[in-house]
Amino acid sequence: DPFLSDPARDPSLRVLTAKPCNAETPPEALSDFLTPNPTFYVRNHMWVPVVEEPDSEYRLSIELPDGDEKSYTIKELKERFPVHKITVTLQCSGNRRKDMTVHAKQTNGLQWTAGAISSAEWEGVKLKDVLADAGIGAIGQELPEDAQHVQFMGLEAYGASIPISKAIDPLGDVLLAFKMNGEELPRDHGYPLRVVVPGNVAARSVKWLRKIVVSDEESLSQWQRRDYKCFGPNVSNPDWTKAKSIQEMPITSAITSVLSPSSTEKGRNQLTVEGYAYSGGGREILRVDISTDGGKTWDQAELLPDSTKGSKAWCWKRWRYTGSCRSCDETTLVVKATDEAYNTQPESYEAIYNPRGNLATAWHRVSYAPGN
Ligand code: MTE
Ligand code: MO
Repeated sequence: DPFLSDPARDPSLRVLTAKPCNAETPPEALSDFLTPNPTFYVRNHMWVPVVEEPDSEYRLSIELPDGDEKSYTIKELKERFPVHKITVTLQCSGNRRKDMTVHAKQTNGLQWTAGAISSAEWEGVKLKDVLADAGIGAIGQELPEDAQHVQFMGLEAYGASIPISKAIDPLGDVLLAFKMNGEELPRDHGYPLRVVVPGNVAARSVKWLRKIVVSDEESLSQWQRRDYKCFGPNVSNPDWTKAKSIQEMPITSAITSVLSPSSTEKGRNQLTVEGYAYSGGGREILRVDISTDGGKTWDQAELLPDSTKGSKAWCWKRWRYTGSCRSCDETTLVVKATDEAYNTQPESYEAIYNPRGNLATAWHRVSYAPGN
């Protein structure tokens, strides 16, 4: 049983499957700007690899389009390249999939609620610096025509890729990370080395990284060529070659807590609602709209300040709304967000339905009754 050597896990994680471990961040932990490592959501397709080599022996290899291969130990990465700290939100493409099942129809995949998302300060070296050293994408140097994609391979056979444009973008901040929130990378999150691709679907942030291939092709893995794609709401049996793989994330938001201060007459209609809003591609959240009457009337939530690190807005914004509802007896709270490109969320899940339940970003609705 390869799962026997999986690490111990925080009991407050909401476990969807134990082997492999797939577990959501509990709502209490979603209110922190940076998610504590023990409650950062876990999405493992297989077991957690056991790595015993020290930093001076664990090697990352990089294969170039001309077949040339370079390699670096983690110790060399740390010594030879500038180390950066960047705050990044990772979100699974299946975050809120359960809402799509409930409000549209059945989807295949882990039935995540709003906790397949977390944020951390990642520390590592920039992929662009390492690639430039290996011979690809240095500033002023022409890219070989067959350098189109950068493929990442994990120790347990998981793999994915990103376009070369993201990999070598000076403001793209793609990291080869060895620390998370100031601590050594936990085993569940990729020890000893993982890629962190800010602004993209978390499926591209390959854990337990052992090999990078610069190629004219995307990763051949099913996680690149199949699962993480979307189709029209009418398509039930997709031709997987016909859609692009998900890279930058669309905008989304969610309510993570609702507090009603008291049940006295005066406080009866008062409530405080909190949550997060996030958009991919480094697009900043401009505004969060909230409705306490199912979407008939709207007001704006307050965006909470925080200290982010990185070239773009790679992190979620947390928000808070304190207000009253006309009749709180039984109502539906709704949230939707807008990013700096004025992208906003679709109203219904039906309109974005796909059988895999990817990118379930419709207005987040939570039913509410005071005293509950
Ligand atoms: N990398 C490897 N090697 N194996 C995996 O199963 N899962 C991917 C990605 N990288 C995965 C991986 C998916 S789908 C997600 S959502 C994120 O890792 C989850 O990262 P986390 O477990 O650190 O939250
Ligand atoms: Mo994922």
